[in-house]
Amino acid sequence: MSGEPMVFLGLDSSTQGLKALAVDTEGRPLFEKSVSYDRDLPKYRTEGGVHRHPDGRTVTAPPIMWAEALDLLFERMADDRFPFPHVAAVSISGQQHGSVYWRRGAGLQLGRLENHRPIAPQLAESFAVEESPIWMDSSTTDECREREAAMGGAQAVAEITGSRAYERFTGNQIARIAKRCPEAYAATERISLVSSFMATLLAGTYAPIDWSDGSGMNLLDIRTKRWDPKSLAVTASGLAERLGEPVPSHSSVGRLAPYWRTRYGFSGQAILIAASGDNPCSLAGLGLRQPGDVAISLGTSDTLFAALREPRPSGREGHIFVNPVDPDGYMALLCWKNGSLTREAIRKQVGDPDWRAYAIRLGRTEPGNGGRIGFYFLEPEITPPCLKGGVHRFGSDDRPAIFTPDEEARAVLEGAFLSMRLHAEGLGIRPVRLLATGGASVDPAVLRVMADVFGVRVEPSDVPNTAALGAALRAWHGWRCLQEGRFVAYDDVWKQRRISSHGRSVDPDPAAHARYTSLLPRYAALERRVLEATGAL
Ligand code: XUL
Repeated sequence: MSGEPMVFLGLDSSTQGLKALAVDTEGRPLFEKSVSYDRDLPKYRTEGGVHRHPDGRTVTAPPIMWAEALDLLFERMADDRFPFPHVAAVSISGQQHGSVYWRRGAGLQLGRLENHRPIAPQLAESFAVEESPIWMDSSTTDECREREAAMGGAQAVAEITGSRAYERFTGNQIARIAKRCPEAYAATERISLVSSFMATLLAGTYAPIDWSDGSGMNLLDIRTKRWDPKSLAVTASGLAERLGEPVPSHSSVGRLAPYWRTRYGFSGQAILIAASGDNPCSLAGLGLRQPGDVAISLGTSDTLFAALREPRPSGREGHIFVNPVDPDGYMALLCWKNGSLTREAIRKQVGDPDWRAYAIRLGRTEPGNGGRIGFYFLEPEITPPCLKGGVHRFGSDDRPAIFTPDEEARAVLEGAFLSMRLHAEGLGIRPVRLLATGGASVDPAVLRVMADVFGVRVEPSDVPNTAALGAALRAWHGWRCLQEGRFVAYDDVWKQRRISSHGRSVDPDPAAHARYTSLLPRYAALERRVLEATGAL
């Protein structure tokens, strides 16, 4: 490959489909292609890439479909003359938490894939569980309670694994399968996450789980980076050998199997960097490199990602994962369900036809809204956990109040960012740099409130497909580490990029920031009151 232009390939195995994004050695996206499970593989009859079961809580997807999608994606890339021989390294982003149960003998089968026929039929007998539980599954409440009881409570589970027991976290899913389908569990020789499953297909041998995606299982000790023996023991017997040893996310985990080299022309030199979760890959794709780098994604739900030095896990909310580009660091993830849809509902309710009208309305009230504070749980909220939906408005005297449309418009926005600041601080996150992404991040009025609440400059980031991009950049990062025989700071890779994707940044107004800072203790006390009143506390 020497002298040829090098390409780093990222694959994103998301809930709805599989995407490829390749970058060059200046970090420029060169090529993108995708496959949609619903549209392109209709025989699996998925909706949004998943099967929802009649109990309303079980959500699964067939791993054989994910395997078939990989051949289909590469075929489409070949049709578009994607330069497979120039790929120096590949990595993968996978929807987090989902698990694949390989049947005894599957490891052997992976090692003898025949390249003249597609992969999926060759793996038809390789799964002990044909439908993989995925992150949308919420059927494991009993297993979560059992885990917390056995480990000494939610905070104790969080202290070790970075999160309290969550229904979608893989350890609880494994516990349910081992309990409800003991024959299937007994027949399982290896368990992969969605990310390490895709890497396994590419390697033609079992690929390890990485530390970062492994942190979404309630099984990994996020400090020692080893499976926690007690967490394994409360899950199922014989689990350690089914999981394999977890590895740092920048590790090289081998080369591509002959199957992929022969069918598509990958070079024998191309290396595979450990696959990771989609949120960890997004952290890499957004370029959050230093502790204090924070990104807020304003989408259907709002998420906040942050790079952290010291983990401070909470037994109530949020997740701490090992950082995917810094094995000594951590990342935090917080999620709010009442995001863009809630803001849009309020915009319509106050009678504004669009966001421009809404921005004008915001100009009619002052930052801090005269001390008025609102909680807009139109949907049951995740952060703070509050199952009972509803809107709660308080005046500056802390009494329930009625808001004018102008006050309402400001309260929903300020409430969102005050909540983010409060709960982020609870996990030890204080932004030094703040990136805004997602649909609503293009709106200067929104960025203004964000900058003023947090008191730091907000940079809008218009990078789409952050998970796929992050996988490609991680491939590059892992490749550099391997070339140099040492850990290379991700910052070195990031700085080599020749692209600037940031729009106009917004600086905070010190007076407005001071006002929000003095509102924060009241916001916290009122939030407590709402949670108590709704039975959430
Ligand atoms: C994160 C989570 C989701 C999935 C989506 O904890 O469950 O963001 O990773 O693919």
